[in-house]
Amino acid sequence: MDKDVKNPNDSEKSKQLENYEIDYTDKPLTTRQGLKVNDTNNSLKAGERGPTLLEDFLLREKIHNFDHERIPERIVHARGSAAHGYFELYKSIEQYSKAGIFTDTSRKTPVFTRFSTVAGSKGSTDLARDVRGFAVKFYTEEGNWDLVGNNMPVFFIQDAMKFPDLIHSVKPEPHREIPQAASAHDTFYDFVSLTTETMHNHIWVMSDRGLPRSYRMMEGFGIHTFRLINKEGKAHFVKFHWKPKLGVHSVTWDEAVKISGADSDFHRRDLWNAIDTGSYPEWELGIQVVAEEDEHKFDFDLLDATKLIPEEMVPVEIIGKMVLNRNPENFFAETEQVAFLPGNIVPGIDFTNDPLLQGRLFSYRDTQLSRLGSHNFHQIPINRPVAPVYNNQRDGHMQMEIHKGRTAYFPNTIGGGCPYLSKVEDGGFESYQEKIDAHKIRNRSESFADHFSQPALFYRSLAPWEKEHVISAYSFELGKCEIQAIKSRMLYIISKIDKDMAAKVADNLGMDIPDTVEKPLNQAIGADAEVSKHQPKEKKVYLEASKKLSQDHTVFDTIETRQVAVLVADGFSMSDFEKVEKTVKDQGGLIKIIAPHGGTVTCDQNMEHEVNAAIMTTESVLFDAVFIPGGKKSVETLLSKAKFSKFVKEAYKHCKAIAVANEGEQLLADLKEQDVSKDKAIFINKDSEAFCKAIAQHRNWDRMPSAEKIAV
Ligand code: HDD
Repeated sequence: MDKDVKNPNDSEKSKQLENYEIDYTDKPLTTRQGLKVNDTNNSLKAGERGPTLLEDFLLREKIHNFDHERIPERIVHARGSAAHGYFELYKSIEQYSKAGIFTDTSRKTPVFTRFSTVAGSKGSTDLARDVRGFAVKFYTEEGNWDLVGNNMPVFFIQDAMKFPDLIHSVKPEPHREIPQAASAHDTFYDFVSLTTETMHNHIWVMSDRGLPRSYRMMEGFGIHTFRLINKEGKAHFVKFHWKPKLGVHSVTWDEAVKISGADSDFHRRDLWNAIDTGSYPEWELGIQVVAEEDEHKFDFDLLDATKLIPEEMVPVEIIGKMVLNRNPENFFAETEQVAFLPGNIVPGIDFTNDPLLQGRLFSYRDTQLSRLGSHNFHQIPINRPVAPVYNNQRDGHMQMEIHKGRTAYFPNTIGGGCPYLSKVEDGGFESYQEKIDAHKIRNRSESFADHFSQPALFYRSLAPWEKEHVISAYSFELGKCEIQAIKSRMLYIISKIDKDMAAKVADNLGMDIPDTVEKPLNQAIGADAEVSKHQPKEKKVYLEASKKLSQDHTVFDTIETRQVAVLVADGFSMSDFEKVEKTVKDQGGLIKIIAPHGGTVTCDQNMEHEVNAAIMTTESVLFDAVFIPGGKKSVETLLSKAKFSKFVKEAYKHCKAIAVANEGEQLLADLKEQDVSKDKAIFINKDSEAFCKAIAQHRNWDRMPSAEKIAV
């Protein structure tokens, strides 16, 4: 982790934001007009028990503000959390791009990054099975560049025209506003089963990628193919990747459900705490570059956002890193008011004709008007670029600037021709001169019509434990649907991805996979009837498996910020505790003492230790590993409180590392039916190094069959 940035305020953006920050220390309470207030508890009345007077401007001002405190939440991605940081370039890629951010290695470009779920509303759980948003605003010297991506490399649909339909189908059903932050319902599966282009992104959501352990442990993707333009005006196609230093890790569905109850702010808290304690999250930025002349050499279309380029075909070149090192001062002012626009680009980066991207270029600016209420939203501190802004755009709601002079038009002589235009060589933006010679049509290219090869590639690339999770997820989601015909259609469709997988799901649903499905009426699928008529297309196998698609090949060499629950009561063995504590802390892990009560707990050496959580306020699912030191009295107390045994059983069920020392072993009594002595993540009086290695492995998935049998 990068801890060398002692003063996160060393960026231009931080300085700019500081000008807007208000420090309340030692300040008197005033009205909005600056009038000092001497009573903010009582309204002005005619007599102590009399009616309130209309004259009471203090009451009216206070209530008026309160009445308008809320703004509309984001239509999608309403639930989110963000942080400040910086981006640094390892090496110039001037051969591809002339952007300052990609050529100047001496720069530390400020960023503001917001992570989110898609479907849930602002107060919904962080642990919904969903895509996660991964939006980065780079405050570059040449203007803001927003890379508004997700934690999955593909999207549900190919054309922006379908976005409202997709979102309407996944959001709570309109007649009864159910379910919240969940795709497991009829309308969603009605839509996706009629729109097979969704199948690739959908299987990613069914996989562990839909349930990240932490925002800090997920990848990010720009998804679309963009263009990089170099100084000579030559273009290359590019896909952007964010690779987390901590690797890609997830929780299980059972944990997600329980975390949603125990701490629905789990991801938000995790991000905040990591930054607050100096464990700054880091991602490396990678690019996949494709020469323009190679555009058509793939079995899929680079403009189709439902396709990825396997890393085996085009390797990811790592070019820089992002570090998040500062929490926002104020959630509303920064995280809520930040407005990401895929249309914010800088010279050296450009769009392609991806029809999903093209639609986004309209949608994001448009939506800010409803959300932030004024087209001057770019003047809100968090949205201001660090590059200076001069133009002839004027006035409107909430104009914050005082524009001087007589002219607000171009060309002019009265204003000396200013603000003047910049030549391309002086940094003036010029769109890439792509040659277009085409008919104006409403149609989908045939090159977009393969909906099954890549979901099948994804599934083939997964480890057996990941496949099991996908099968469970499909079974749960379809099991929640009520309309048989929809489930049946889905079973048919997923059988075209993988027959065995579909058979297991069908078994769980108590249904058969149909040999064919009734073709939906053309009126149900509209202009897509032509494409759907030919679905499923013959699958292509251009690669047997792609290693990087599986979480089995991620980072397993660090326990940085992993939370180890230590279960103790008065009288616990200090010598047992000390050994594990030291090794875990030395490797960057966190020790959390869980005791029968809050306050402090006393070890067998009569020392008092601060309790991090009383057992009744916490749950096993909030931790990455468990350690139980010995100490007769301590263990007796733990055994007398059933929640401690449940804690351990649950950690076992979720395949986590468990270490016990001496009498602590008695807490494994409930697991005696399982062969814990052969379990590679259970340590009975073993050295703490091995325990830490197992924590770094994230989970012992080999345990899955026996873990299934544990009831908690
Ligand atoms: Fe979107 C928000 C990501 C397609 C319309 N989108 C939004 C956010 C993320 C994404 C991360 C939240 C940004 C934040 O934190 O404020 N969206 C994506 C990705 C897409 C995508 C990766 C496909 C590759 N989106 C997409 C389409 C449309 C939209 C096709 C409309 C045609 N998205 C919106 C929006 C939102 C938004 C309605 C809601 C709030 C906002 O923009 O600011 O305009």
